[in-house]
Amino acid sequence: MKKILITGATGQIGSELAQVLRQQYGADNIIASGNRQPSNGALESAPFYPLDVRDAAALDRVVEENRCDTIFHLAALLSAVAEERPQEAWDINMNGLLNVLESARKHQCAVFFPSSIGAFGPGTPADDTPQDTLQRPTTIYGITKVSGELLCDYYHRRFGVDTRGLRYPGLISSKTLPGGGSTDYAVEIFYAALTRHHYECFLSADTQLDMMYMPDAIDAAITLMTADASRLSHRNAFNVTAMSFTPAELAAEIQKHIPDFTITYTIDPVRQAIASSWPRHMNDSAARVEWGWQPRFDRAAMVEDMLQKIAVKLQ
Ligand code: AKB
Repeated sequence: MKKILITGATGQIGSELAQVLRQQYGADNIIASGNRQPSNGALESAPFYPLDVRDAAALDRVVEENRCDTIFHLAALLSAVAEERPQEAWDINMNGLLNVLESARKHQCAVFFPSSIGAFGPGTPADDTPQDTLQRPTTIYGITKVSGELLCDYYHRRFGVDTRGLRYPGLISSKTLPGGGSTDYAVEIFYAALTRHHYECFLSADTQLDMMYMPDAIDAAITLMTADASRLSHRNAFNVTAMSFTPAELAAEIQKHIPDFTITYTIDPVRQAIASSWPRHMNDSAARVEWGWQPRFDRAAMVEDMLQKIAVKLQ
């Protein structure tokens, strides 16, 4: 990777990935793009292109002008917001990906595509979810993710594009707020714990889901994209997880640091139905074997770091 385009660079993953890649590859070699101007200080000082991934010509121009060799394609609508605007979700998530793959095909770029636990559905084994298993998602977000996995496989097989991807679990970040996902509670809870010592959770106490702290999520993407291609038999859509917990278990971990913290539950039926259709705990042994996936943060380490970082941010 020498010249890297990031789409969706102002989003939850993109804004942190851009910072890490700039440190590793040099600020001028990372072309951040997004459909809104960055409010994040680190992004403002380096190349940024306003870009809607549905505009194929504009996207292609950015790739060509900057002689990009790698695209981290992160622009997408998340699960809850996609359920509110399904046609727009299809347009952004699918046509955006197709435009990226076409540009990658023309300009010989490698492509990173983030899939999700959302690519699974209620018929998938919820525990120890295999790498290769039944995928019949019931959300428009999940349908775009499983279609995206297949499209990336197709572009590799048919046109030789070096496509690679991960099935991310819920992502937890101290730097950027998520935007419209069904696992957003796992970020909101920290701000509520530090400011009000109370959180009203929109998922039920026993909704168990895979999760990952953002430094591990960034590390996973970069490690996969720099892995020896000959070792990858799955390429796209590797299951990756770092921890798996319920809202009640996360609250108990926070209470170890803030003893008077309390949690109550007012269920949002839309987000609950989405989360209930997802696996509880994925098997990520293919990622561990094929490219050495190894998370650094478990639940306790993540909670300690989140509380510390957000406390500083709130000062
Ligand atoms: C979402 O809820 O959309 C994401 C995800 C798990 O893919 N957090």
